[in-house]
Amino acid sequence: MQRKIFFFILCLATALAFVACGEKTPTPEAEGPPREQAAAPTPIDQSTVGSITGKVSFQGAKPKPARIMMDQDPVCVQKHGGQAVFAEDGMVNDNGTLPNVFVYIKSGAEKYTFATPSTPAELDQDGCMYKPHVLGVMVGQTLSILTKDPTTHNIHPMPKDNREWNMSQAPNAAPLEQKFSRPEIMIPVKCNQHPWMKAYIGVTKNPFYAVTGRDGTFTITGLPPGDYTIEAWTATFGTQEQKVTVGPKESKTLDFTFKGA
Ligand SMILES: [Cu+2]
Repeated sequence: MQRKIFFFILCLATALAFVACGEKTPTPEAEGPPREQAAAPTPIDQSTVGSITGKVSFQGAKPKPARIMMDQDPVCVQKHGGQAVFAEDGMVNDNGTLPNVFVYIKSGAEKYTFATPSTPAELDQDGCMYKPHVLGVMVGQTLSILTKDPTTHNIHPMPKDNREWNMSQAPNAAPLEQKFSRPEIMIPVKCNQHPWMKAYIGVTKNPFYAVTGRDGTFTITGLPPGDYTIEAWTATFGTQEQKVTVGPKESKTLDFTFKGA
């Protein structure tokens, strides 16, 4: 009889262990070695380069800012000291322009090869929000992910052309370092712990990109003379593109206007 009971307990323990082990836990999945651009950077005559600067405006009824409720993690609420927090998607600046627009060279720069920047791009987590909300990184460039929050985050980019991964980052943990091996516009990033956390990463093969800020302007510098297609990407209002010819040492102005409902 005793033997039977022992056997029963053993079975139960084994079953429980199996269930526990079978549970899916987020595992850090390192990105494979980046496909570094093998070719040497194309020499560009810096005395002839030009620039594009412009403003991204918004026309129509301003969408009502969406309030974020962080109640499921009191640590996040505390960090904002009771202040209301609003989603950055769909936000319009006070001066009627759009922030967080990713403006980049969609075509025209393919004939050049660019060095991978040795300085990492940074994505911070502060107050359970990604900062910046929209950022660019070059193929093979290190993206350093930092946290200032006393709570655990789980960073989860959801690419179409790159490898998907998700990694947990505990309070005071060292920065996580990742690279993307293929160009992709844009990679949405979520946090598996805090469903309101969102960021977007643009991965490019050239350094000609910019993100609009609180004044809605952007500047792209160092452009070799040539014909380009420029795209302005927004998370909420779609994308727009324009063709532009940049002459030697020319400073071009290029404005975009997105319309609301
Ligand atoms: Cu989080």
